[in-house]
Amino acid sequence: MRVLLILSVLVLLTGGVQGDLAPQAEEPQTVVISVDSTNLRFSPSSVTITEGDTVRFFWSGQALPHNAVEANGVFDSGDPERNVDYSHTFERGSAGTYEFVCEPHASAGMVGQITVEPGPAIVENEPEEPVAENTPSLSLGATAAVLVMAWVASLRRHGNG
Ligand SMILES: [Cu+2]
Repeated sequence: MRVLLILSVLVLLTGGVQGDLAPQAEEPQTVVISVDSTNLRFSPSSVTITEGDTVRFFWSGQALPHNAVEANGVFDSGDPERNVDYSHTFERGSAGTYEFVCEPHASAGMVGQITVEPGPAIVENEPEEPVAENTPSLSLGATAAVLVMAWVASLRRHGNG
């Protein structure tokens, strides 16, 4: 029983420590914007992404032809089509807000907005910190946890007679 407790404490400890140390590798994401069942709305019509991410306008077999055109021409899926598969990647430095419309249905409210948030800062010429450097603090924490658990266990044993 005690061993189980110690083990679970260790798992929690190491898991928590690793979670803090591991840099959150931000993999570029692709967000799909389609057309909803009313045929006159993007779905979702508003998305928030990060620099480096891609927005993919994707629909097929639509009752009406649609396109997606950014107000300042940042992207343009071309002529309205019932089948569209058009992607635009928001590169680093593209943070901002982008309004887009479906040209034939803009007046019907078929509009959307993409918010691009700045990506994590790029640190250049900074040598990567070796993971091994963090090991002592990890084992120190684990050792402390084991000692505390053993101490608590011994206290309980004495208390119970
Ligand atoms: Cu449309």
